[in-house]
Amino acid sequence: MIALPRLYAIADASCFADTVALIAYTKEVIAGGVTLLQYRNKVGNAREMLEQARELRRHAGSRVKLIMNDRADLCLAADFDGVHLGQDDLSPEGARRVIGDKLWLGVSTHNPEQVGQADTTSADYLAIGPVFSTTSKARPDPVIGLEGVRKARSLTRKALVAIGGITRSNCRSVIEAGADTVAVISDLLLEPGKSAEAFFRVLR
Ligand code: 3NM
Repeated sequence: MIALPRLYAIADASCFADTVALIAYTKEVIAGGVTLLQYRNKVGNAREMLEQARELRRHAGSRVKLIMNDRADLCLAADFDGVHLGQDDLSPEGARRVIGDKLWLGVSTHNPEQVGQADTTSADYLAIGPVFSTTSKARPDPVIGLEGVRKARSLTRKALVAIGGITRSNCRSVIEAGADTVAVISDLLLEPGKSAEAFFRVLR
């Protein structure tokens, strides 16, 4: 079983004007203590994604685990540490054929049935959400609340990442409900370094 840090920062390319802004955010969250960062880009083409991802790798340094959303091929091409799959992406076993056994593999789930299914795969961690309402995802699944986190916890022993509407104010309750880690887009954007530090203070 892999050990995840309490905070998993997600850099969504659509939140940044350009690569310079994305890299500035990345440097700030890393200075704030982040060691696990996902690159998410639902709008760029593969070439743009690879360019940004390689810049991220260059600036993040080797201590920071970088996870590629959706794309196992770009994970390898950008020298990332793992890939995160949604329910409509490659299957975990399909992704494993691309990335091998050593890199990290995460899978998004949104209900108990999906948690149970993903638990039988070679995924290293499962994400469950949205815990609270979120504006960062197009067509989010129904909100599962803290009860949904507790339920997911009861169904898997894999590392459990909670996502969706998680802030410095509510993150403690999410960990107390059984999540190992909180994944965050919005509440890191305004003041990335200070926010990251605050998350770690609350979750210590
Ligand atoms: N996945 P914020 S919710 C990317 O439910 C993503 O699987 C979700 O952003 C899921 O921290 C979500 O701004 C958005 O709410 C998370």
